Amino acid sequence: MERLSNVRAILAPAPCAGKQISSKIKITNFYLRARVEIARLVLAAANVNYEFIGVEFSDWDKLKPFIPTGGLPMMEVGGKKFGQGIAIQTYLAETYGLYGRSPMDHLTIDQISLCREDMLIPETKHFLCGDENEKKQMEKTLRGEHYPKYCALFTKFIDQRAGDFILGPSISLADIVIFEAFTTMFLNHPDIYKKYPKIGAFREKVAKNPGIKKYLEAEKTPYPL
Ligand SMILES: N[C@@H](CCC(=O)N[C@@H](CS)C(=O)NCC(=O)O)C(=O)O
Repeated sequence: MERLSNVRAILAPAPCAGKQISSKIKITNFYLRARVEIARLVLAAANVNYEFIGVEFSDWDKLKPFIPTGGLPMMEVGGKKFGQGIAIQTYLAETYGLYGRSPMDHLTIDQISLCREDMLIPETKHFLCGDENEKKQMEKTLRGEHYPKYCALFTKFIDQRAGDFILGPSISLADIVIFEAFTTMFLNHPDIYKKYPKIGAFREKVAKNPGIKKYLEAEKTPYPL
C-alpha cells in the first residue's frame, strides 16, 4: 500500500458547508490494523468505496489536536468527524446491513466486539513496548495465559453460533470481528493458532466472503498489528 504523508488531507476542513456535504466516507488511521481493520473489512464485505488516509507516527503530534477523540481511528461521514473504533465499525455494519436485526443480535455482536477489544489491549501494549526485557515478559504472558484464555472464549462463541455464522446463515459484524481478532496471533504465533482448529476453520469461512476475499488479496501483507 502507498504510504504518503497525509497531514494536509486530514487538516482540510470537513465538507460541511451547506451544499458541499459529501457522503463519501473517509477513514484515517496509522498504518496499522489495530482498531481500524474491522471497519475496513465491513466496508469490504459491503463493497463500499471509501478513502483511506494513512498517518505516519512522526506526524501524530501535529495531528492529534485535530482528532476529535484524540485517538485513531477517525471516520468522516456526512461532513462530521467521529472517533472510537467500535462505534465506527458498528455504525458501518448497521448502515450496510451487517448488524443483525434484533436487540438480541446487537447484544450478541456487541459482546463479541468488546471481548475483542479486551483481547487487543495487551497485544497493543506488547507491540508498542520498547524495553526488550519487558517485551519478552509480555510475550510470555500473551502466549501462556492471554491467548489460551481468548482462544477458549472465542471457540465457545463459535460453538454456540446459530448457523454457518454467529447469527445464522449470513455473515455479520460478529464474524468479521472474530476473523480480525485472530489475525495477529495467526501472523505471529502460528503454533498456538494451529491448536485451535475451530477458529482457523471459522476464519477461512469468513475469508471466502467475496468482498473480504478481494480486499485480503489486495492487502497481501497485513500490517503486524
Ligand atoms: N478507545 C479508542 C482508543 C483509540 C486509541 O488509543 N488509538 C491509538 C491507536 S490504536 C492511538 O491513537 N494512539 C495514539 C494516542 O493515543 O496518542 C478506540 O477504540 O478507538
